[in-house]
Amino acid sequence: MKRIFSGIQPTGDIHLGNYVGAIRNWVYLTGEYDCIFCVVDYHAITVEYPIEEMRRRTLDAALILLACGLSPENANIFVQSHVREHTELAWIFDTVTPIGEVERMTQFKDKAKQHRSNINMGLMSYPVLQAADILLYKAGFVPVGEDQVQHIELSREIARKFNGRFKPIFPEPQEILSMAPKILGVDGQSKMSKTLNNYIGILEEEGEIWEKLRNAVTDVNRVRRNDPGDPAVCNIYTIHRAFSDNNMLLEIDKGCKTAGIGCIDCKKMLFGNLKNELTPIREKALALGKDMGYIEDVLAKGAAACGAIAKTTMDEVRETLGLYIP
Ligand code: AQP
Repeated sequence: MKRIFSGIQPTGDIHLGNYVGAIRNWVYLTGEYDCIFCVVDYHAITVEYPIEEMRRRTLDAALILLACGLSPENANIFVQSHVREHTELAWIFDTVTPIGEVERMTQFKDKAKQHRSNINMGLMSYPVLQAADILLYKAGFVPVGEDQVQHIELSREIARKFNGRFKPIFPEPQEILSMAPKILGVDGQSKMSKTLNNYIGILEEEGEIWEKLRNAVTDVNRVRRNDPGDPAVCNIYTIHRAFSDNNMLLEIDKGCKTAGIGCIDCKKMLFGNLKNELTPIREKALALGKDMGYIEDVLAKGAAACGAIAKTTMDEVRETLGLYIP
């Protein structure tokens, strides 16, 4: 069975972008692929974070993956720092990665601007660790949001460089995009993101979700209710496409272009669909939260299974590098 690997950072609330850009697609793909999903805590420490919250955020991220439909039966789920080989392989990949390649990464440039007081080596070599995350398991496919495509390209480049210099042992991984690979924040401008605080969390209370949705930016050229709008430039319509059926989409498309449907009505329709999809997830998350021992067991089982694969790969890598193995 073909293998996929993907990860999520324990950096705060999981939002609609993470959900439709990645997690929901992960659940869809479990039937077709051998799946490995990881809470990537070593990525999350590349920026300042509340140390006392990291443990809880890591367990919460795993809990949400389970609440969304992943399970130990359809995937291996674990925490990155529990399998030490990730950072070991990242170091080796550092030695085949040209500095110019990591310096040109858009996410590095953006994060360097956001975190001017702490532009550290980890922030820059983040995509090298990501390549190690993927290639440690020789995963050929990586389901991610659009923002990660450049990093997957670099993973391919790193695999190629390693294979060319030493021996061809790694696949060149391909990204798998969901049907909604880029969701903008409620500001309608930047990518929906935990750190930009422009998000709608999937576990937020209905009242909070509606408040954020009600105030979310739509087509900026539609100033009055009677102005026709353009769904193609409206972030609410993009989110609709991820949550609404074709009939509703056609109704909104037509209604928006002819000013037959106002933005608030359009948002109410979306809110109804969001509630239908997110309420069972919220209920499952609440139930899972009553037994964190179960979450810890799932992560331990995932780390044991992934640790065994990682060890085999690293043995092969050390041999390939010509290291002295006693
Ligand atoms: N807005 C988005 N639209 C579509 N996909 C998205 N993803 C993130 N935001 C969007 C995808 O979610 C997966 C996990 O993301 P992550 O938390 O590991 O990293 P991120 O991209 O850095 O997410 P955030 O929310 O933007 O976190 P911060 O604010 O900490 O940087 C990835 O597959 C990602 O593509």
